[in-house]
Amino acid sequence: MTEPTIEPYPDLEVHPGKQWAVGVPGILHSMEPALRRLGPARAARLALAINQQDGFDCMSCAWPDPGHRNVLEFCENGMKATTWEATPITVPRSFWAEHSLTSLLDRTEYWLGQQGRLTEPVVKRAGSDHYEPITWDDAFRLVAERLNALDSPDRAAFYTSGRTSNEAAFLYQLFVRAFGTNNLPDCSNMCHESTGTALNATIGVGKSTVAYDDFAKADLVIVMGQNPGTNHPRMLTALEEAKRNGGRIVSVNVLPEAGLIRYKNPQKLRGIVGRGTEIADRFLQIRAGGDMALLQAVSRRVLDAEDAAPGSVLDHDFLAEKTIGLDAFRAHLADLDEAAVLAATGLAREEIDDLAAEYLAADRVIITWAMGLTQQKKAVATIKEIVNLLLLRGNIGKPGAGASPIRGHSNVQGDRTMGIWERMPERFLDALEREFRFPVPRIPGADSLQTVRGLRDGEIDVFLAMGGNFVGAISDTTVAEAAMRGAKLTVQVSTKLNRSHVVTGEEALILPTLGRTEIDLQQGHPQFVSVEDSVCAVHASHGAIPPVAPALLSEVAIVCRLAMATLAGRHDIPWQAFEDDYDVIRDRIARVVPGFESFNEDVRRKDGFVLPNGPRDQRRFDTPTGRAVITVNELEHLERPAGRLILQTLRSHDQFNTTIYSLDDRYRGIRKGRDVVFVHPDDLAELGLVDGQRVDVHGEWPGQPDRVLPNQRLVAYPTARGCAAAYFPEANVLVPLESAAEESNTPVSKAVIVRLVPRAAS
Ligand SMILES: Nc1nc2c(c(=O)[nH]1)N[C@H]1C(S)=C(S)[C@@H](COP(=O)(O)OP(=O)(O)OC[C@H]3O[C@@H](n4cnc5c(=O)[nH]c(N)nc54)[C@H](O)[C@@H]3O)O[C@H]1N2
Ligand SMILES: Nc1nc2c(c(=O)[nH]1)N[C@H]1C(S)=C(S)[C@@H](COP(=O)(O)OP(=O)(O)OC[C@H]3O[C@@H](n4cnc5c(=O)[nH]c(N)nc54)[C@H](O)[C@@H]3O)O[C@H]1N2
Ligand code: SF4
Ligand SMILES: [Mo]
Repeated sequence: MTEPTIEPYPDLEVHPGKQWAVGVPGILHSMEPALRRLGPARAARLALAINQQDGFDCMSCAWPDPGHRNVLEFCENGMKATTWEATPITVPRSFWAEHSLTSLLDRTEYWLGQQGRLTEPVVKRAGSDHYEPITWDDAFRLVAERLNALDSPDRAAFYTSGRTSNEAAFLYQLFVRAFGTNNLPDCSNMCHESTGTALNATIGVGKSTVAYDDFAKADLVIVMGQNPGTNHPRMLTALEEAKRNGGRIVSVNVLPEAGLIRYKNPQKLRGIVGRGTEIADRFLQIRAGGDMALLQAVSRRVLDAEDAAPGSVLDHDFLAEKTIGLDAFRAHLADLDEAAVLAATGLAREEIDDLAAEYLAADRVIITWAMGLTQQKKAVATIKEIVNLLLLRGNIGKPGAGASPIRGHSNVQGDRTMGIWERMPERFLDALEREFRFPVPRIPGADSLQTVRGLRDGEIDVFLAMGGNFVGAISDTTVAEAAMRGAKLTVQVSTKLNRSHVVTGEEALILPTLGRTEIDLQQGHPQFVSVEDSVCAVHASHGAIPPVAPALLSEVAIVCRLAMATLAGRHDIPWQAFEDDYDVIRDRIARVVPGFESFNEDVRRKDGFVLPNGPRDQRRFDTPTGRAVITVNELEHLERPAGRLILQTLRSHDQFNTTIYSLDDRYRGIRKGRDVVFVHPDDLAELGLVDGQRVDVHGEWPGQPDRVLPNQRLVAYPTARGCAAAYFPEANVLVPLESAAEESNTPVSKAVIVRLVPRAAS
């Protein structure tokens, strides 16, 4: 393997990490670039519309909106996402002639994003090294010709990123299935797929069982493998509310993340002038991948407590009426190897005892989680253990309690509800077939990793993406990029430039689209779209500012025109009527998707509506037995070979996935650079390395040559022993394509075995 070279960031600074999140510096930090780039009037208009009932939904994360909204209902990172999208800077037509694709390969994601909004469709012809403008009609004709020339519809894959609205997502999957394939990979495959797999199998629905108000009612919230201070900032407000009502918060994390330690709520005077709230009452610094062992150990202690005082600990009525599997679970945990638990978690026995005591003392418990759990080899089993622990004391389907995966992209959950999934259940496919009267394909399609393999092995020729940055986000960058170059045609529907526009098939198109902030006019009438948040609430999103360029089409319009060009009347689907009036789309969704029966009416209510949820509403479990399933999972944890570390890839404070807003990571003390690896000081000493030293990070996978992330600066940091951390997407070169979670096939982005090799002093 030839070793890639990377220029170091010249001005990188490393400072001590910050112990608190948000407060006045946070808000100033968020407003200042907005004011500078947008001008005060445009910035004010956006700030007053974000997350308001008649405004647009923040396009950043999927954290829900409270029923009562503050005048400024957003966070620092919501404002960054908004100003990033609403920037008046655009990519000029001259850009395409000035920059060859080869020259753009050397640019960082940060630089690409800084070029501004895409304003007109462009094409890269076969053999050319440049994009050039193309008309919309010619662009759609080109895609249609290439799709219709394929031997089989399965030779095309249609990716979705989770920002796509319900309306666009529904039409997109309808188009793809009418074209004839279930190849609908999405960002969820790399994100909460493990959650969906575990929850569907155990409680019959792949979604959260809590509502927004439940946080304020909880006695205990356990936050596992999640960094809300950066990735779901307003969740801290909900946690603060829980605390005010006497609830306790426990954080289980490999890193001491800032927001969980102290939080200054910018909406409250107390938060502005005071010291803020200590959010986490207890912090368990766990080893990477140790959560499954921790959960089993806590469940074991709960069962022991029941044995010591029979009848007083477990929720016997609930367990008897609503669950199966308790006896096998009990028998399995009787043999739990405590030494293995301590080795896997890196925790002291007393810390686990104390967490069990917290759990037993609480009547209402919520467990939340995100990527620290889902992007692990044993992710599905770990999340099943969350369900086990909750079920023991009836902590599902009662107020203030439940299982609460916290989603990533603002509409990633809604996209799945609308049918974006390579393995949609038969129920959904049947309903689609009844409504639109065409034979819906039934063979499951390719997920994200299978799509890379399909491209690599010459089984997929056309790749179309509704948003996102597939080659930037997927594991094993070098392999994924080589695979993408093998495509005949790649098409990106996007707002801004990213790596996936530069690594293309033989022919390539960029189709620029409207963002959420922008007013979407069809036939002279403003349209709105809808989204579903982490707690299954659906509401409308109305654009607030004029589009940045006149030629932009909405995602809905792009799908409709693509479908009309490709299907050419093949099925009797009213694409033009859909494009002209989004109510027509919603009327059809109402007839296909359960819970949306009076969609057009419900979505116009002030706060939208909450989808029905069997476990949450009625303790109804839609599993084959009609009961929640307590599962037995064999404990396994990642052994760290001598001289190696377990590396997680994570987000800085100033990025949204592959979008880099700035080169800073304020809470972790990093400024003006991203080429860092965080390592515990004792591990540095043990490995004979020092803070500030430059190393090449070698990723290891049995039987394969090392993958290398060159020239990183070591940063001594209080991570768990034996664990290291580096930023995604750069560190994606280290994650092997073969390293995927069992059952869910999610890349194991949080556990890469690495070796740190000092750079030869030059
Ligand atoms: N500002 C901003 N907001 C975002 C995003 C963004 O990039 N920027 N991305 C959005 C998306 S798509 C998503 S999915 C979410 C992601 O939200 P998070 O899941 O919070 O994101 P990560 O940065 O991947 O952080 C993972 C956390 O898990 C911890 N962790 C790692 N391994 C383990 C482990 O084995 N056990 C435990 N207990 N903890 C572990 C890490 O230390 C880190 O705190 O955020 C969404 N919101
Ligand atoms: N190593 C590692 N890899 C990871 C992760 C990790 O933690 N570690 N996290 C994974 C996770 S959780 C996720 S969700 C994926 C994310 O994977 P993706 O969703 O594919 O990536 P994003 O960076 O969110 O996509 C950003 C691009 O979306 C486009 N975009 C923005 N807004 C819009 C819009 O409104 N419409 C359209 N059409 N396009 C728009 C812009 O062009 C922007 O460049 O990455 C995964 N990859
Ligand atoms: S918490 Fe998430 S959705 Fe809410 S304003 Fe912040 S970034 Fe946007
Ligand atoms: Mo995500």
